[in-house]
Amino acid sequence: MKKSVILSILSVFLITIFLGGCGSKDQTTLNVYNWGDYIDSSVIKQFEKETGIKVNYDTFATNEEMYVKINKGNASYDIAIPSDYMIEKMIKEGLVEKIDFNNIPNYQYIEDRFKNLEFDPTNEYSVPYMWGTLGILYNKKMVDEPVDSWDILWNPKYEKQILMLDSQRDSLAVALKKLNYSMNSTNDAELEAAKNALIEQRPLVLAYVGDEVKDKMIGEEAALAVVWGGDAVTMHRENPDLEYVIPKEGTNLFVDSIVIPSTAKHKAEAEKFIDFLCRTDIAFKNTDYIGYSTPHMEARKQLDPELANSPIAYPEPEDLENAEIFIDLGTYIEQYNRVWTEIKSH
Ligand code: N2P
Repeated sequence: MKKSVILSILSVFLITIFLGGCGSKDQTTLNVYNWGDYIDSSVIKQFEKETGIKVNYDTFATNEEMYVKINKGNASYDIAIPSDYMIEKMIKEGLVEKIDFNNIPNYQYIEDRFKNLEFDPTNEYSVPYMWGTLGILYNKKMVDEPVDSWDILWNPKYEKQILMLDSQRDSLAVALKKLNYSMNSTNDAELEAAKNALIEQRPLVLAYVGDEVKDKMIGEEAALAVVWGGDAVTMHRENPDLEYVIPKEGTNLFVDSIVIPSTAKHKAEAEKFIDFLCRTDIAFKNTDYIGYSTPHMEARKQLDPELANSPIAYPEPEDLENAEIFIDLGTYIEQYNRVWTEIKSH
């Protein structure tokens, strides 16, 4: 082989190693852990493009699943987006880092009513992402009576036409509220009654589901489902026969917020990501796509008035009169875990 050919092969080889080496050295990867169906993926691409930081994005279906993975500590996420009560537990257990709010100037756009809530009273650990309620979605072609109470989920007329949420706090909340108890009850007799109600309901339930509830309800596979309000917005958009109701006994008000797990390896980049999500154009784009309720006042103003004024996504204060936010139940959660296992094994 000619010397010049050998030299050019060698230089291509060296340039490749050099460039490859530079790329991997400079590029930080941010590990993000969020609920399924809970972000507009173009938002992630835009963050990567604007900052050069790569995002590795994983999803979970329940707070409990997220907790187990983060608590084991072998997955070092830089960002997680759990709900209120789970954040409270993670703060108590030292599983989340304090956020430096000097690096989150766009935090100013978050409505005050979502700041300093009970789960993070001094607001040092979390930034509100989305909020919403728990309610009943029903197909008005398949349900001909008024839907205003959790009781309808126990009506034998709807045998195998009811979908429940595969989430222990949510499903037990439905039963506790039906019985007019607090969804944060730590009373053995109340919890036992809620367990028995869910066991009694089992023959009527078609399935306990997660995000697949959307396809099933849009496709009219069931008449009634327990859902989160933001998903009801999406389902109503796809099938206008689907209506959402917050039952009169009361509901759960949730606030899903962004935290930095204490195992995070890229705190500066995580704060950059949080601030990016709170930027008005990004919060608007994301909320418009997901359909959940935004705590970002400027983003809300930019929404299509149909969504910004939707009673599903933005219920009137009187609809929330009996609403409760879940709180961390401390060690009493073991009782919830036990009854949940009993219910699911029936
Ligand atoms: C989105 C799940 C939202 C979580 N699929 C409600 N807390």
